[in-house]
Amino acid sequence: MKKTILSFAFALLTVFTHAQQKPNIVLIYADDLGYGDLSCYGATNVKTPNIDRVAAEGVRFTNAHATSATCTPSRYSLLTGQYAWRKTGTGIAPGDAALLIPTDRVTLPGMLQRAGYRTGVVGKWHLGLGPKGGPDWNGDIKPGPLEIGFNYSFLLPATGDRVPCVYVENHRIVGLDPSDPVQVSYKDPIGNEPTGKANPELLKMMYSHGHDQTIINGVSRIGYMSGGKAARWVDEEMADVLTGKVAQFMERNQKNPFFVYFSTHDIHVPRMPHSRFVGKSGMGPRGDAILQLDWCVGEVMKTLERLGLKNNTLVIISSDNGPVVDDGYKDDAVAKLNGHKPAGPLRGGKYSAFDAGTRVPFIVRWPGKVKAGTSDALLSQVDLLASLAALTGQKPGADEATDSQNTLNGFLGKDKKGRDYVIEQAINNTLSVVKGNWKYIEPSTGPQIMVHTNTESGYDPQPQLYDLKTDIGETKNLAKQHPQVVQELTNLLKTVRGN
Ligand code: NG6
Ligand code: CA
Repeated sequence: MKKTILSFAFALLTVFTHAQQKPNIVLIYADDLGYGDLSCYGATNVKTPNIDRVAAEGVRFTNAHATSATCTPSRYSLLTGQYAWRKTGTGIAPGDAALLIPTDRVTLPGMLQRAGYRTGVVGKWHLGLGPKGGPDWNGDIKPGPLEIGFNYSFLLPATGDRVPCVYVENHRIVGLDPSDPVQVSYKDPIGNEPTGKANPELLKMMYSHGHDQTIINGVSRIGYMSGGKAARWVDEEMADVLTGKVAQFMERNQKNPFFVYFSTHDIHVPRMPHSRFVGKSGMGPRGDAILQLDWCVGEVMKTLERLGLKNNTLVIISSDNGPVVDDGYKDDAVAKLNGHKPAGPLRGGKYSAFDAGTRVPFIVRWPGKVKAGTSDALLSQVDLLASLAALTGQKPGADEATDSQNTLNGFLGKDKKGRDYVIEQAINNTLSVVKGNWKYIEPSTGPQIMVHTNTESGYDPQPQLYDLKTDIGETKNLAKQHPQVVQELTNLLKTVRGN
């Protein structure tokens, strides 16, 4: 009897401590996933049941933004709470770039570490590694994630299409044979391995623009690499490898609150999904990579369920920038769209100043805390730092993460308005502002169509103003009709820029 009472009391205590525990945070950050690429955002040619389920159980946002229309600056802003355009050298990083994030500054993972979280990053990094001049690939690769607030990292150093094509776990390349050192060059060829340009007959998938340098796993990449043969990744296994590392991290840290930044490779190029997804979408490798991404999300949810953590975990799913169809490989993506609209109703795409560059899928699930539904709140990923700080009872210092605002209630679906305004950055650094119904794109020069990717840039030497409420596709420039709005938003941009 006594024993029963005791174990009952113990069970109560466990329930109580669990209820008190800070939520785990899982951020699944897809690559180049467009506003229209998921079935819960209106896609019909491709089905994403796992992501749709997370969305149905949580809040699906319609007006949430990455800060930038490309990867490196969006990720920089996400992790530092500062707009990347404030710091030069934060454009798309080559694979041998030095670590871009200063090690003496508050970061999203560092802030969560302070709150008692165990923090991990798995997947695409693309924020540089090592000191000025780049890392020592054959030694300790640092500084990197571990020096800016992560307890664990398992990375693709840059992107899937950039060398070196090896995984880096904490400070070391995984499976490196010291007698076969890795060498990397973004200038001159290194070693004598075949390149896409010289040996196209060796390719599994032909490049369409760029991507004609060293061939790894039958795919030519950006940059030259030699050595590290035993350590090279197999693209087709990447989603399984990364998802497995995420599961292990959550398992190891199940007793702690944890934060995991699962930075998927999908759906970036080269799109080389596992054979079980090949041909399954009917849309070619781009659609198959969406199915693979959806599978990854399903696996994460299964792991949370198995560990009994599904309720006390805040799951966020989003993307680093908008969609692109032909991003440098002949992977049939254009031919097999069959009417699929990667950007949904939005104009432009990855790289551009139009809304499809940064308005991305954004889903938040936290049972019991977040009421299921949709929200039109205006949100920016730069605010996750201050908002998750608020969630975990912290406040960044006055000169820390200065662009990050606490919009926690927006992210939790309680405040339907969100931010006052959002800033968007195109690849050529053109800035835009969304405020209320208005979208203002500052004047800039450059081609209206980016020829290789066939993306509408949104560049125009004249100011542009669109009413997103009546014209979400940014087709009618109303700048001439509303000079006072143009002036107001020009001034706002000036103030935010600080010049
Ligand atoms: C571009 C690449 C593109 C992609 C992009 C970065 C060429 C011709 N194009 O320069 O394929 O890698 O950089 O994408 O090399 S991002 O999502 O990481 O920003
Ligand atoms: Ca990207």
